[in-house]
Amino acid sequence: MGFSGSEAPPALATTTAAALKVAVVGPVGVGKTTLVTSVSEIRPLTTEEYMTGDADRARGVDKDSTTVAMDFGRISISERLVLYLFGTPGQERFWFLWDGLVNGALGAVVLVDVRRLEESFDVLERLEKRGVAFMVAANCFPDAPVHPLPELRAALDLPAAVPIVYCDARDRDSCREVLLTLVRYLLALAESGDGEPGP
Ligand SMILES: Nc1nc2c(ncn2[C@@H]2O[C@H](COP(=O)(O)OP(=O)(O)OP(=O)(O)O)[C@@H](O)[C@H]2O)c(=O)[nH]1
Ligand SMILES: [Mg+2]
Repeated sequence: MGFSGSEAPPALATTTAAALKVAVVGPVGVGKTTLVTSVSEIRPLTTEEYMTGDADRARGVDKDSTTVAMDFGRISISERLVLYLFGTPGQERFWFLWDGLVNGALGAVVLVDVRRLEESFDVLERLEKRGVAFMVAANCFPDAPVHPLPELRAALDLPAAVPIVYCDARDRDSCREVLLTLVRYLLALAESGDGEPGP
């Protein structure tokens, strides 16, 4: 487990007034752990174990470890707002952990790999069923094609209001921008008061 208890995490700003739980979800190998690790201002908690999923490798997931419980990180978005990030495991055998990780989340980032878009449908459906507000971030892998965002939106059958962006899960600024997009969207939903963002 990648967590060090020996160092005290950086203290929260004394001006912090609100903390939001955000889930980082998506199918196996889309970069959830990478995103949480890149953007966290505290040493992230990760639960990586050797990957036995030959089926995943056959689908083009090129890595040796997978999340077996959760990722956890923290990022202060402003002097007043802090986000607690909960990354889910992508392998289906750990989906029973989803409820605990997603319950209470005000919003979710769905990471997708455009080369395996169809694997994201289940995740989107699960969030819709739970009524969790979400946005989509397409992680730019170097050998992945770049489709215009409207095409991606159509392929994922996303409502017009749901934000969709490209990101690089290895880049802190890019991940921070994703989370800012989610926060702006959640604020718009809250201000409209009916679950749909205002005009
Ligand atoms: N080139 C490139 N590689 C990436 C990027 N993000 C992640 N990777 C690599 O892709 C692999 C998947 O990353 P993870 O962060 O483990 O993916 P995950 O979604 O947490 O995977 P599971 O926990 O198994 O569901 C790792 O080998 C990363 O180094 C990216 O933006 N670009
Ligand atoms: Mg992971």
